[in-house]
Amino acid sequence: MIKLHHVQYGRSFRVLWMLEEIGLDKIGPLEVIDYQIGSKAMQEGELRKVSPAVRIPAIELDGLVMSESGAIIEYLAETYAPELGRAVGHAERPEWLQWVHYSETMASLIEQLNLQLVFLRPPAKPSPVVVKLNVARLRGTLAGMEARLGDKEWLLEGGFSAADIMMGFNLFAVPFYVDMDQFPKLQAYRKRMEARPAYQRCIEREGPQRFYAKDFYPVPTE
Ligand SMILES: N[C@@H](CCC(=O)N[C@@H](CS)C(=O)NCC(=O)O)C(=O)O
Repeated sequence: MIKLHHVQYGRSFRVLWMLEEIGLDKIGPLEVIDYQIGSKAMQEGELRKVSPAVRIPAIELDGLVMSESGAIIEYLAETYAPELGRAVGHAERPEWLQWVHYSETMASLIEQLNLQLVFLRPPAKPSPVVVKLNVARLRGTLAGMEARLGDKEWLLEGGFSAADIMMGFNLFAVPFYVDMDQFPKLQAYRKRMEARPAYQRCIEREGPQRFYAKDFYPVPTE
């Protein structure tokens, strides 16, 4: 039995996708506890007991409690799906670790934009300067990834891995803030993700996204 503390299309999507790639038959039945970001249930409920920062994802699995998406993904790979990880001593391990953690460099920028453009309510107003800076920094992380991905199918030469799974949440959220036409390789990469049956099972489970009210959030004017 595995319990996943989850927000629709949040970072816990990484864990959901990872579990689907591994196959739930290998881990046990999945119970998903859904939250809404900023809700009382998230702040005051069970999550507080299992996540020190009261954030998702968190998992409960065989008496083990973990939060931090990257740590969960690494643990699940080494325990259940070595082919999705790169074990100690593997030539691709340094690069694998780099991409697993790179995803959080990107995600922290997405989070800043979510705070400014989705969460703030009047009379509070987003700062155009901060939003512009964060969009530029996010674009920079995308440019770096586009260049390194090149013509490869997945981030690592050796094939699909949990590092790609970490990027699923990112590439879902980024187009709400950055025009992706300038990143054709990343667009094709996202399509390859979406074509995976395990990813599709997650989308079916999640349904239409309910977090963003618009398809695109431009930098606000003063
Ligand atoms: N580094 C953490 C970040 C977790 C995180 O910030 N999750 C967001 C949702 S995507 C959250 O729970 N936010 C709640 C809040 O900021 O109060 C991870 O990768 O798991």
